Amino acid sequence: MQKPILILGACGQIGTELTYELRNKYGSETVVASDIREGNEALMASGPFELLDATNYKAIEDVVMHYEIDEVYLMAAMLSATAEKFPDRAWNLNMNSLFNVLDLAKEKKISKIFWPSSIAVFGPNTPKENAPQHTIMEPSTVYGISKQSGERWCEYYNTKYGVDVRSVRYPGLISWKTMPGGGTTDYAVEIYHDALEKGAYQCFLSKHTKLPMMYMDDAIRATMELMESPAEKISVHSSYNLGSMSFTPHDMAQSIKKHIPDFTIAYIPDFRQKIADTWPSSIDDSLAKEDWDWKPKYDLDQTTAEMLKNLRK
Ligand code: AKB
Repeated sequence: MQKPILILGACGQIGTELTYELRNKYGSETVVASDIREGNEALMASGPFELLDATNYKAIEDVVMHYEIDEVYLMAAMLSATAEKFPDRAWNLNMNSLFNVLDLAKEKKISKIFWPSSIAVFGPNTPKENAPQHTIMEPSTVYGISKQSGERWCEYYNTKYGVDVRSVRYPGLISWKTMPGGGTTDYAVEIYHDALEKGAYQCFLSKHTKLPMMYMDDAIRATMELMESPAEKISVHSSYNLGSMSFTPHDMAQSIKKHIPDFTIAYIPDFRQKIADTWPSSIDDSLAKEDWDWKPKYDLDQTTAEMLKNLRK
C-alpha cells in the first residue's frame, strides 16, 4: 500500500496535474497537496491541502510528521525567465527548498524524494543535438546554475547518506490545465491560447529556435514511472535526460494551421531568446529508456490536437 505523499508547489503547472494523477492512482487522502498560496479551487477541494512555504524547514517537517509523509515531490521552483530578474530569490527558493527535503530524508523522516531538474542544466558548450546524459554542461542562466547545483547535491546525498532521490531533466512542458509561469518555453502553451482566442500569436522566440518539448501527460507518466521503479534499476542519481520531441515555433504554427488555417504568427524575440540559445535542441535519453523503460507517446501533432480539443471545452 502506498504511504502518504506530500507535494510542494502543488498549484503550479506540473504540480497541479501530478496531484490529480497521484490522487487518481493512490486515493485522495494519500496525497497531501501544498503550496505557498492557494490555487485552483477544484484541486484544493480534491484532497488535503496545506499552505506551506517550501523554504521553511520547520513548517515542512510539521506537515511531514502530522500526515506521516513517506515521499515528497518538490515541484516549487522559480523558472528561467523570472530567475534572470530575481537571481537571489531564485537561488534561495530553488536551493533551500531542495536542502530542506534532502535533509528530511537524511534524517530518515521521509524515505523518497522526487525533484525536477531541467534542460537548463546545459549551456552554450553542450552539443546542440542529442545532448548526452554526461557531457559539458556549464549552464549560463541563474535557473540552470541552480538546477545543476541541485543535481550535484542530489547525487552527493545519495552517495554519502543513501538518500533515495530521483529526478528527470524536464524539457519545455505543454499543458492545458494550468498555465506555466516565468519560463523560456512558455510560448509553447501561450500559442494555443492565443490561436483560439485571437487567431494570431506574437512569439518571443525566433522562428527557428528548436527546443526539446514534451506533452504534460508524458511528463507526469515519466515522473510516476521513475518513482515506481525498483531502486536497483536507477543508475543516475543526479538527474535523467528525458526526451520526447523537438520543434521550433514555426513547426508549432504549421501544426496549429492544420486545425486553424487562418492562424498567423509574428516573431519578436526578447531577452528569453538569449536563454533559449544556450539550451540544446534535442536530448539523448537512452539511459532513461534502458534503466526504467521510458517511452514518450505524444508527438507535436498529437499534442496540438489534445491542446486545442481541451482548451475549446
Ligand atoms: C523554463 O523554460 O524555464 C522551463 C524549463 C525548460 O525548465 N520550462
